[in-house]
Amino acid sequence: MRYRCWWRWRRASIRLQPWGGPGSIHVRASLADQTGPAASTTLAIALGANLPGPVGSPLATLIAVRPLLEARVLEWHESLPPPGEAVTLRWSPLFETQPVGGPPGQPNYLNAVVLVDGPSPPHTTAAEALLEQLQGLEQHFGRERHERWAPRSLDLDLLWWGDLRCQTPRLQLPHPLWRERDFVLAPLAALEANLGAALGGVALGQAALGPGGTAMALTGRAGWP
Ligand code: A4P
Ligand code: MG
Repeated sequence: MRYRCWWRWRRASIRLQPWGGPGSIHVRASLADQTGPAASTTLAIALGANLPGPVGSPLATLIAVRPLLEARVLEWHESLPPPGEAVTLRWSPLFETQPVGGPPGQPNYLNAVVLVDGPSPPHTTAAEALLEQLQGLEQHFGRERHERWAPRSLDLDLLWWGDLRCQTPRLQLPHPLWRERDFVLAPLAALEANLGAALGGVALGQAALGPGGTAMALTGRAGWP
């Protein structure tokens, strides 16, 4: 089987095939499109939790995973050749969100996003290595895999890495559904005021945060500055 995997440096918008859909939608591949070449390798990770895990509540899990995730990202970055600039991480606030999909009656989720600015040029093998690190953390915090979109103690998804596009049995980039999810868009919009512009003018971030949105920012949570 041949896998499709490619990335682009130029700051052009691209056409993506929606997940399993027949048509195409016009989106920009990453926040790099709005922030300039210096940010073109920005990588985004989404965090979600709606079940207790070994360290306690979803809130306890997210607070506990945060420094571990930072350490794993930094270690992963240091292992990438050639040695590059230091990376910086930008964390969104926490959001309480209504469950999307999956079985009825699930508890609400806590969601957040972290942007990693400045890693090396996007590369599929390195992206899969990072996914392995994320899945190791999911295991550490009691993740059990049942049906798709089932409640979980911790979910860590790679949303995108620059303009890398890839489709292997283990990894799809950009994550095919990220643009459709308030629980991703609201934290992103809190980090990037111009998210709507980055998405080609679609005011999804505004919608996610507006009165009809399903995501509510949780400010002032101890352990989540
Ligand atoms: N995989 C492929 N590409 C990726 C990627 N970019 N990032 C593979 C992470 N994993 C990727 O993932 C199944 C397989 O996808 C993995 O083995 C990996 O190799 P999973 O995490 O076990 O399954 P999942 O999370 O149930 O599926 P998926 O498609 O990632 O769903 P989502 O989009 O994560 O949705 N509602 C609220 N309010 N908040 C949430 O956080 N999350 C979900 C899960 C549903 N509803 C939610 C939330
Ligand atoms: Mg997932």
